[in-house]
Order: sequence, then C-alpha cells, then structure tokens
Amino acid sequence: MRRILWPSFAALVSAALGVSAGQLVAAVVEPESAPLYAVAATAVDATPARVKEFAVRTAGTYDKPLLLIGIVVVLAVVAATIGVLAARRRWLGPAGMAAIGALALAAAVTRPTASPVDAIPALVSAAVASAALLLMLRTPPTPAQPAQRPRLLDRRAFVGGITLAVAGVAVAGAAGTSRIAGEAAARTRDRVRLPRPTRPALPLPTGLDPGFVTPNAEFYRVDTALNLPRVDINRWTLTVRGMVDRPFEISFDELLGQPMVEEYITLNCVSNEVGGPYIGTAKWLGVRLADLLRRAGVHAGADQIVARSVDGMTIGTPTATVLDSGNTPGTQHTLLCVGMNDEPLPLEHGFPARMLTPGVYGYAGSCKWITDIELSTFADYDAYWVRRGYAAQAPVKTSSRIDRPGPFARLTAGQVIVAGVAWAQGNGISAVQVQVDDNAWQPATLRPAPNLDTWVQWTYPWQAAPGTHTLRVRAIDRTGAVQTSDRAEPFPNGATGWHTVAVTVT
Ligand SMILES: Nc1nc2c(c(=O)[nH]1)N[C@H]1C(S)=C(S)[C@@H](COP(=O)(O)O)O[C@H]1N2
Ligand SMILES: [Mo]
Repeated sequence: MRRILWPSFAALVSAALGVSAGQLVAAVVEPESAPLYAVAATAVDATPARVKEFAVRTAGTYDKPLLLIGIVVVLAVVAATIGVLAARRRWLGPAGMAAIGALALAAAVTRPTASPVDAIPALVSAAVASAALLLMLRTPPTPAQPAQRPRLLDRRAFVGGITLAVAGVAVAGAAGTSRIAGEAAARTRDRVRLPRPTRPALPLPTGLDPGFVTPNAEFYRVDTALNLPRVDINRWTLTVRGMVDRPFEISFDELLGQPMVEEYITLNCVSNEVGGPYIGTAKWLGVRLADLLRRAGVHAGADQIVARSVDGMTIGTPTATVLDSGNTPGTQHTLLCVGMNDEPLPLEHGFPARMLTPGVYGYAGSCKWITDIELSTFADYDAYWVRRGYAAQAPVKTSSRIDRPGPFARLTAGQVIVAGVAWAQGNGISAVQVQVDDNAWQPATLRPAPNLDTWVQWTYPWQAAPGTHTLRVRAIDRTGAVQTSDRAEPFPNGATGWHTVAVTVT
C-alpha cells in the first residue's frame, strides 16, 4: 500500500507545484496563458452549444468555477496515476508530467489571441512538476521499521515541509495572479473601440447651461465594491437565462456587434437626500436590453429581471419596465451600456458593461459590472438591497434641486440668478416653481430637455433685498402632479420634500 501511496502523493504535490508555478509565471507573462484558464477556455470552446446551454441553465454563473474544479479533479486523478506508474518505472513520472504540460501548452498556444510567449507558463509547469517528482521519488520511501524511528520523523518533516511549500507557492501564485491579472484586465479597456451607434442620440437642444451632461470624472459613484472590479474583456461574458426559451451567453465582441443606440439618461441613487449630489446625466451607448430579452424569449409570468455583477451584487428590475421602455414617445430604452459620454465605461461605472434603467433608482435597475441576467419573479427572488429592507420596485420620485446659490451663501442685493435642476423621469417636467420666504410661488424658466428621462435645468431671476431669506423649489410633471412637500428619508424607496436653501443678502 505504502509503495503506491507515497508515489501518488508525491505526484499530486508535484503537479500542484507545477500548476502553481505556471499560473504564477502566466501572471507576469500573459494572464490569458495561465494553464488552468487556457485549458478551461479550450474546453468551453470545444463544448457543443447544446451542452453549454444545459450547463448555463443548470449551473448558471457557477458554470465556470465548476469547470475549473472539474479540470483540477481530472488533473489530480491523472497525476496520482502517473505517480503509481513512476513507482514501477521512474522515467514514467517526468514523462507523464511532460505529457500533461504538452496538453496545457497546446491549449495555450491555440487560443485565438495567443502569441509564442503563451507557451512559457505550460513549459514552466511541466519542468517544475517533472523535477519535483524526480526529487521526491529519489528520497527513498523507507518503510517505517521499529528500529528506524528517526527516519520516520524525518520523512514526516519532509512531507510537512513540502506541503507548506506547496501551500506557500499556491497562495503566492494565487495572489500574484489576481493582482497582476487585475491590472492586465483593466488595461483591456484601452483596447476597446466603441462601435458607432446604429441610432445616435439627437444633438442636444441649444440653450442648455453648462453641466447638463455630467463629466465621467464628476459622475457620482455608489456601490458595495471593496476592490474595484477589474474585468478582462476577453474573459467576460453575459448570460441570459432563467425563465426563457433560449438561454444564451454572449461575449464582449459579440455584444459590440449588436445594434447600438445612444440615449441621454439621468441616473439617481435612492440614498440621495433632497438636494443631494447622487444624481448625474450622461450620454449612454448600449444595446436595448429588450432586444436581448426577445432573443432569449421571456416566459409569461417572469416579472423580474435579476441582474448579477462579477462582484456578486444582485439587482432586480421589473420585466415590464424594461420591455415597455422607449415605447412612449420621449421615454428612453433600458440599455445594456458599454459606453458613457463617448468613452468605454469607466472602471468605476461598471466596465465592461452595465444596465441602465431610466426612471428607476440605481439599486433596482442599473447593475454595474454585469455578467448574468436571470429571468425570475418578484415572488421567488429578493435582490441584495431588497433583502435589506429597500423596496423591491423603485421608480424615481419627482424632485428638484437648487444648485445656485449654495446653502448659507452671502449675496449682494440686486438680481441673483437662482438655478438648478428638476426631474420627473418618464413623465417629464412641465414647470418648476421657486418660493422666496413665504411669498407666492413663482415660475422658473426651463431650459429645453432632450427627452423625458433626463433632468431639466431651470433658472429664476430674483430681486434680492437685504436680509436673510429662504429659497424653496418644487417641480410639476407633465401629468400636472406637484412634487410633494412631505418629507421622507431615503429608506426604503427614496427621499421626498422640497429643497430649501437659506441665504444672507447684504
Ligand atoms: N455591481 C454593482 N452595481 C451597482 C451597485 C453596486 O453596489 N454594485 N450600486 C447600484 C447603485 S445603489 C447605484 S445608485 C448605481 C450607481 O451607479 P454609478 O456608481 O455609476 O453612479 O449603481 C448601481 N449598480
Ligand atoms: Mo444607489
């Protein structure tokens, strides 16, 4: 028994060392060429579409980790067998390791984006595994005889040492892989060439004040990510599955090949207090999500779209909201976005792809770093923030904000331009009114808006007399509904109340 156990253990350890070394080298050379990834990617490509679909349907986003686990298990079995063979004929050990290495090498160099350096990690793996196995099998597996206790201890120490070394290399390899691969992945953003939209946004109306479009660098960021997700576009896929007739998976290149539209849409966070900063407007480039859903064939009754991000966020959006988006003139489509203000999505805003649902707070419609879309029901599934008490459905409430003058500003008597933004997504703004102290509400002047799903800029020229004053704003939407004065905190479905600013005029 011992004659088989020791060599197969030695072969397992050697294979683990070899794989770790290869993964570590790949992190430096080219993350795509990491032996485990290369073999997995080749396996995926070789899998018939029907089997892939089955895997996606049954395992969902876990299909990739399951595949990697499967590869490791097969490798372990093969390595152990090589160990047993090597106990009979020593040369079979390195030969077996070299054979595994050759397979990994073949996988790495036949990847679509491969270059000759991609052969290096597999070569290193094979060399390390063969050398380790030869070394370990040279140490005679002396059977423990009562007279030879010290030797037994020696061997225990030896085995312990090797196990520690393997663990160390594996941890270092994993850490190095993820760090360097993360950097390399983020650099894939530089290679993205956004396609021209098949339906570009109309030019913005003339007469807008600066700041209508929020520059990417100034756009608010709200998410739970401790480490900014760094996604490699070559490895990214989006899966559409769940209550659909035809689940499918799409790569980043395929996504860029779909018809693209551009829309100006305002995005808000439910955590925004009245008058707060968590709102911005951008020109988004993306595929209409409804088109992708139609391709999958959504089942009747699938009333919730559950989006999952690479970092595990879950965001649930009403299917009807997405399918109806853009149907009413002036409303915009729910997009699977790849571009923001003429650039690929910034890493902070969801690169390589995010959802953007006009008129729904971000936590319920705008999953960043999206990788999976599951058609489900509200009855069956509570998304991340819903489990924490927030509303399952979260249409954006009509609101308005005074941007100038700022709170407690000191102004000179005379004409002061009061200015800000107002939004009633889906309905559009029909009027904005300003109230000074307890005087009558006065109409503000509206700038044109490109559509019903963006904010609207407004100004009000105020003849400021000396003293302290309170300025208030409220919006009226196109159905005639007046923004409520009832104060509500952001939890559980968005703040309400009128934004009020106190100023001193001298
Ligand atoms: N993956 C992921 N997507 C996410 C979030 C998140 O934490 N993780 N936050 C959501 C929330 S609460 C908001 S308001 C918007 C913010 O998008 P932004 O950071 O691009 O402004 O993203 C949404 N999408
Ligand atoms: Mo949010």
